Amino acid sequence: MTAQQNVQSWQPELMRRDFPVLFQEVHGRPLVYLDNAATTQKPRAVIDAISRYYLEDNSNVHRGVHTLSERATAQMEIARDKVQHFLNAGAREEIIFTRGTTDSINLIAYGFGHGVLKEGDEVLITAMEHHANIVPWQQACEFSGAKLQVAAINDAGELDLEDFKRKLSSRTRIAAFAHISNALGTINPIAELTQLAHAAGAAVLIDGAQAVAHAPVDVRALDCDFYVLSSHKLYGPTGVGVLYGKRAWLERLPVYQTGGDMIREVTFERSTFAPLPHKFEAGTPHIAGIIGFGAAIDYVNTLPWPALIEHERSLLEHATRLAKAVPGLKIIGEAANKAAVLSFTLEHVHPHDIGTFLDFEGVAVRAGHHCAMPVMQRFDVPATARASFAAYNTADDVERLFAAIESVRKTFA
Ligand code: 7TS
Repeated sequence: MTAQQNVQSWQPELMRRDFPVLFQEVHGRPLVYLDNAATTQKPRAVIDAISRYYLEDNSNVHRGVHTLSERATAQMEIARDKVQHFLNAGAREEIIFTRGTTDSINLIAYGFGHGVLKEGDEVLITAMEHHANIVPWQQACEFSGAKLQVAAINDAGELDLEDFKRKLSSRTRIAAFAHISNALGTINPIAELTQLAHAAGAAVLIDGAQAVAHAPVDVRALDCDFYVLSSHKLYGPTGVGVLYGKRAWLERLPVYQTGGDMIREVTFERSTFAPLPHKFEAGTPHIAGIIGFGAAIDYVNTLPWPALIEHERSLLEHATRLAKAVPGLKIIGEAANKAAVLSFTLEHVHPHDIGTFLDFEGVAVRAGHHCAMPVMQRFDVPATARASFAAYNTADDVERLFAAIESVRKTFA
């Protein structure tokens, strides 16, 4: 593994070597991958861990007494320990493997809808949430008769703290908000929001999908009740995610999916359920994915956070400076505390055309509503083009992006 670097000088070129997919041409140009908020690329160590599992250990978990099954089970449970340490959770039973952030939030919202929320209760989210942190709560409110409250955002795309406070009350059962917004890049003051919500007697769910690859997370220091994430945004495989929940909450919430693996005993009259974490892990899990995710955490643990954060900050600064010099370019999301995400529109060019034309130049960005339609409505745009950076991106990538934007502008002039 080459990513081990010293803290003073982050060299993205060294990290890039671990990511074979980055070394290819797209439309005859060297690929510049700037769609990391959608999914990050995978280092060879992750790809190798997955293929090693299939080549040597493939077996189902938690059931076989044979050697392969024992090996598969051990590796999966080691991955759980890695996640526990990565998030600094208090116990491995508080780490539930899911299919991803969306699945994790659905599990919690279903539990609240069916076991916690009552008529007159409220759920507080923010106006910058991804659909995954909106729709499950709408469903929970519809089922339970609770009301969904939405804290506003300002023109910079920052949370309106006063509105958040106003909408918190003794009726709020849970406040659910993004650590980092995928559409705007806004970094929320999650520790402060957690304290405010707790002071009002509400539980706290933090959607960490966009955060875990860009900042260290300590769920015990935060004291949040739930923290959710997706492996694939943290250099790991798709189809795997995590729900961290405080044990008392996970004990209290009703079961979500039921069937194999999550039971203690089944008769036709009634069934009893397995203890945590298996209570919430029905059916055969994505074993290879979980093992690959464990390898991704090992990989990330070799990265020096301070240098990485500083590097991503400098990429954002560089990109923002160049963006401000482009006539007709409007940045959507200018929070003072912002992750390396540049959402923008260009006069006279639909964001989808920007995306397509950048692709012709070998530059991969996402164009669309980013599963955050209310954010698009708030800024009165149909969609944006979004460049999102990871630690392996370089200043050269930023310059390639803006050279390509310049050629889009000329084409549409
Ligand atoms: N929450 C946030 C803040 C996200 O950015 C995403 C995915 C999700 C939840 C859902 O994660 P999933 O892994 O369950 O799909 N965001 C994006 C994006 O910005 N572009 O593609 C996926």
